[in-house]
Amino acid sequence: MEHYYQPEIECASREQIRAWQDERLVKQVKHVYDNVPYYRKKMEEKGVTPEDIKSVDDLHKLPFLTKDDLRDAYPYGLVAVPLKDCVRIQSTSGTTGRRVVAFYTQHDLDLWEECCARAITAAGGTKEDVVHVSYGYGLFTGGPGLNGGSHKVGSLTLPMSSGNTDRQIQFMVDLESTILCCTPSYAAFLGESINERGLKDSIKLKAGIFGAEAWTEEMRRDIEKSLGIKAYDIYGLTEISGPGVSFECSAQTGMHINEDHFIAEIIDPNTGEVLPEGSKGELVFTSITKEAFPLLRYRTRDICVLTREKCSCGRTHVKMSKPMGRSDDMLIVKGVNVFPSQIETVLLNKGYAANYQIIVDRVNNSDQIEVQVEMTPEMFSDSVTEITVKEKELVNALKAMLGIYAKVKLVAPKSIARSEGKAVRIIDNRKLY
Ligand code: DLL
Repeated sequence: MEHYYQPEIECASREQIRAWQDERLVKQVKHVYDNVPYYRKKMEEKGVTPEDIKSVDDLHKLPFLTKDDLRDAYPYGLVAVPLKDCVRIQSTSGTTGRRVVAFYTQHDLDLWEECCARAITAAGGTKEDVVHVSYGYGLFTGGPGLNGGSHKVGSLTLPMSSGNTDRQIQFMVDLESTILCCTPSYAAFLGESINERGLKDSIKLKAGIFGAEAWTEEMRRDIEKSLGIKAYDIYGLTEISGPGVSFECSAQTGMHINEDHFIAEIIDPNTGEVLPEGSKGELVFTSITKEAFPLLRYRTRDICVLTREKCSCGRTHVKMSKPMGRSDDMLIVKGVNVFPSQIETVLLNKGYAANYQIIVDRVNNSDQIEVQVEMTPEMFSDSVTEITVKEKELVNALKAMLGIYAKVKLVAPKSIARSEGKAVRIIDNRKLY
């Protein structure tokens, strides 16, 4: 039975992993310093030169990179190789207002797909499997990443993309898909739809690889039951490559970070200080093998804990907990990244004031977002028709900005409670963390 398990790497000794990281970090810092004027300037401002970075112990001397840096340097400012050597661009989800584009050489695609192949293998995937990829394809990294990983494993790959649930189920039954890759909310929806149609006994699924958004242990149990599978978490972000930065193994107690490619740190999100192992804080990644878009000390804004406790699967790479929240105000709704500032931009452009509230719920495992917006006294009206027209206009403008449907409810002037401190913009009832 062929697979993609790489025990010489995934179960390497701590000393070996550390030696790889030391050597690759030194090389990577020099590569970035020599080829990315934007980051060189940041290093100079901090008074650091590549010669100061001799091992992972010196990592803390380097400046952080944030999403703001990525926006400042948009589109090409952080690319570290000639553009003619890049073969792919991907972008974060739902980011009309906050574009993040990432670049890949062929080598970068290979290592990304290798990470996804390890994730599929850890979920039990082999050459014998039919891998059903229902993550979106296109700029979003979910589809392309798992697709490439499945090819590397040698599995029969079904590039379904998302949506068209009837066709998904039909193919799942006819082609006997064994591993499903999609967001956990879509997995839950597919589970429900399969059971409604009485088709549970007709599907051959054994495992699922679900990520791109937060999901709870309860949701894992629901999905496992409704689809009759084992459900594995997978984590990643476009900036660092995409899915597969870390993945769950048979232990299902955290996700192994591919430490031969990425160095992980946990910092205090307020002070930037590196926290000792086991502390809860913001996850920071340094990519040590990427050529085109090698980010050093990139602040993910995801809050989690790292652990090096021995894992029953035998893998030695550090494990991260499920993200426990974010240190910024980004929401992930239906797998799409949503910033309140994007919503605010739409409202202000349409002549509203910045008095609004975003209410997020999860109904039947599906995210729903409602934006309550105060009318200004000038536009206030008792006419239901007039209000409906205005609401529709905002729904369309928000869809254009966010890429997803958000319900809009116009409310009377001064009806949204004012806060004495920071405005309470978000009411997230999903209790995901
Ligand atoms: O969501 C990449 C991905 C695709 C991961 C498919 C897993 C599966 P972005 O659109 O750039 O990339 O969003 C990245 O999503 O910083 C986290 O906040 C969140 N996220 C990703 N995976 C998980 C997860 C893809 N397993 C942002 N649990 C990250 C919780 C997750 N949050």
